Amino acid sequence: MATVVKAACPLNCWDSCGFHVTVENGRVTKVEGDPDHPITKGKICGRGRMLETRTNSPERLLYPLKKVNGQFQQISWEQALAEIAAKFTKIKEKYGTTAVLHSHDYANNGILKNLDQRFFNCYGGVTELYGSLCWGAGIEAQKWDFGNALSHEPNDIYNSKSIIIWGRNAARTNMHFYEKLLEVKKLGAKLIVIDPLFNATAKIADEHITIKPGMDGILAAGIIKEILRLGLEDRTFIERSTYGFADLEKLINSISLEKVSEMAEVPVEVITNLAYVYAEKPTATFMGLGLQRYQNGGNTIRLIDALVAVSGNIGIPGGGANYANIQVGQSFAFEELTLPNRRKNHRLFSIMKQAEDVLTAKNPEIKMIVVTCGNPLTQVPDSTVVEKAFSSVETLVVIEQFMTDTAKIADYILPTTTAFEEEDFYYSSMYHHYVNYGPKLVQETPGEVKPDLWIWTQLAQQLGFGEDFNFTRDEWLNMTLKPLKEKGFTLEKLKENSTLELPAAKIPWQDKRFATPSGKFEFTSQLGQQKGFPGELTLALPDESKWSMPELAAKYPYSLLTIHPMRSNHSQNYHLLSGNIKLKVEIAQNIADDQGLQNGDQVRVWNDRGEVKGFVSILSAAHPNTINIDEGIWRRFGGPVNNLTSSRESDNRLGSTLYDCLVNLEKL
Ligand SMILES: Nc1nc2c(c(=O)[nH]1)N[C@H]1C(S)=C(S)[C@@H](COP(=O)(O)OP(=O)(O)OC[C@H]3O[C@@H](n4cnc5c(=O)[nH]c(N)nc54)[C@H](O)[C@@H]3O)O[C@H]1N2
Ligand SMILES: Nc1nc2c(c(=O)[nH]1)N[C@H]1C(S)=C(S)[C@@H](COP(=O)(O)OP(=O)(O)OC[C@H]3O[C@@H](n4cnc5c(=O)[nH]c(N)nc54)[C@H](O)[C@@H]3O)O[C@H]1N2
Ligand code: SF4
Ligand SMILES: [Mo]
Repeated sequence: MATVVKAACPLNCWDSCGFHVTVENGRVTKVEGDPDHPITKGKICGRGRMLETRTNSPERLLYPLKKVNGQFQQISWEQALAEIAAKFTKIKEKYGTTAVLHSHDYANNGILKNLDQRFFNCYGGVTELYGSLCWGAGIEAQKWDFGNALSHEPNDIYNSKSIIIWGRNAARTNMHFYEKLLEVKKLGAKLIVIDPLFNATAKIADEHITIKPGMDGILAAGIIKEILRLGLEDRTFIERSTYGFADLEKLINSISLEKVSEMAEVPVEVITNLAYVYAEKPTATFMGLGLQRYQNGGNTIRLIDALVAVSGNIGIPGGGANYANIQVGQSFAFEELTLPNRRKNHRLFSIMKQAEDVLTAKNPEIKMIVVTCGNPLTQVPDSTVVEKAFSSVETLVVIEQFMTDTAKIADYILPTTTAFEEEDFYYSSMYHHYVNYGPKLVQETPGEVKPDLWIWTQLAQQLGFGEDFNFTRDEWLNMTLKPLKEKGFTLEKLKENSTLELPAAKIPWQDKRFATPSGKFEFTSQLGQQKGFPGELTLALPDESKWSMPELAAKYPYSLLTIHPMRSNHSQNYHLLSGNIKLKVEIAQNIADDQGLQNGDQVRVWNDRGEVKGFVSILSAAHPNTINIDEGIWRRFGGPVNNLTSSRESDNRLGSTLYDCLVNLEKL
């Protein structure tokens, strides 16, 4: 018998959709959208629908595996857990707990996935990662400017006169925002897309502005310059609610509009027009994450924030510097869940440079790496070094659903459940502020797969802190919701309604009181200064550019973007897609002309870090000298593109520089 049950998408994505999942004879057979979800309204993407395939795939890992003489052998859970627990004990005694590295990302947005941190903290504190490959530079930037990174609620877009979509590939990555763009466009709002690629969102825009990658901060400075020249700034906001404006003026006076235009490769008239668009309020700015994955990424977001501030578009309906919405995640009881005070030792590696740090770590060296919710061998930059580092440690434990590039080199693989096989609730701190409940839909899980939480609980028992994991799912979920209880937000209500709106600011900063040291919007950041940075805005450039590294730029003339794939969330779906998977090298028209390339030609793309081979697809409207290869592709399909990317950190040290990458290309 088929039943349709409300559930939630677990994927790391802007949208956090509500699902209707069909379950037949204990098996998930179809995933559709929940028409009652207030934001996602019954529509979901292919990645969501593919979760059925991910759950039922014959390629799933079903039993614990141990590598013996280079081959995986099936072992019992008893043996796997006993051997891994023994390693934890020995490492703690001999080297100290920080000889263990916990390498992870956020492949699953379930709140209980954070219990891995509780396990490692109760063990005594391991080497953990700081920063983010994804959005780190921009989050830190907005903390400097505003005190937090907050977005307007999705429906506030109906109040906007103009909408600037700045480096967000909405049609592909944030489909419900894209749906709203279609609607507001019909209602008369003006859409402008600023992006080196003519992406699907650009297709519906009134104007697509192509820009040289990494130059958006310079462009924002140019727009501010024009706003000030034309007297279009919001003087009241600047005088009453900002700090450091004189520093910003000085900076803006240090560059001419012509220079901005020449460097960003955006015509002067376009910059002047953008000044008028920003001044004719309300103008909403929606930044994506692409434009901050550069050495100058934090400063880029800060200059765009400054533009939004100077034009008076902060704290007003229809405005906003919308980048992320971390008030959502900030609503839950993380400390109670993860127990950071239980750590006795602690060491931090940068998520970007985790591989180099593994190779050079001393006192103690890394003896064991445990990977959860991540696939570092394809997703972390400079893959050659990542593979070397992760292969070099005595013990690599990977908790996975599939035989990924990372799982392949593991010493132990522990097979885990998919989202439909365990209960949790899901949220994303990127766009809207609803949390969605995800019940356990499959009662009899395949083979011997176990939830991550079961694995931590078993290991905790063997290591002598079982009581820290002695809670039921309901108790865990209630624990995370504690701060919300007095606002009437309970687990019972969440289960009953399937989705609940968190008590979050809908139009952030409406009272013009900011969470910065001065209480104002800070053009010059005191938090930045407290952390040892100058704190002033600059005209910083990408690292791999003709200005910062002229010799490198002569050798490698093209900018490589590695944006998120259409049909996969990062590396999660390539092996399950039908048809022949080929690595597509998308190139700007001028590259095709210069090198005499046609669609379908096989090419090699390389730099000093590595190479990939793939097939040409010419993008007629992309910015000159720009290449894109979608990220996430596995070694068996010609990847990973991270063979080419750099592990350098962004200016504020918390973001990646994945798109700050020069390459060359030749026909094979
Ligand atoms: N289909 C799909 N959707 C996803 C994901 C996925 O893997 N697949 N992943 C999810 C996750 S984890 C994230 S973080 C989000 C990311 O969501 P987005 O931010 O939308 O996606 P990105 O692919 O990171 O890059 C977005 C855009 O930035 C542009 N860009 C790159 N460099 C620059 C620049 O210098 N200036 C400007 N103006 N634009 C630039 C690219 O051309 C691209 O159009 O997507 C989420 N949604
Ligand atoms: N070149 C380049 N590299 C990038 C990016 C880019 O734009 N360009 N984007 C970056 C960004 S924004 C992000 S967010 C990262 C994402 O990096 P990752 O999160 O590492 O990538 P995913 O492929 O989403 O997921 C990793 C693995 O988690 C497993 N998994 C799924 N659910 C669970 C679970 O419940 N438990 C466990 N234990 N495992 C699970 C999946 O099977 C998958 O193999 O990649 C970054 N890397
Ligand atoms: S991946 Fe994103 S858009 Fe697709 S179903 Fe999940 S939450 Fe919705
Ligand atoms: Mo991400």
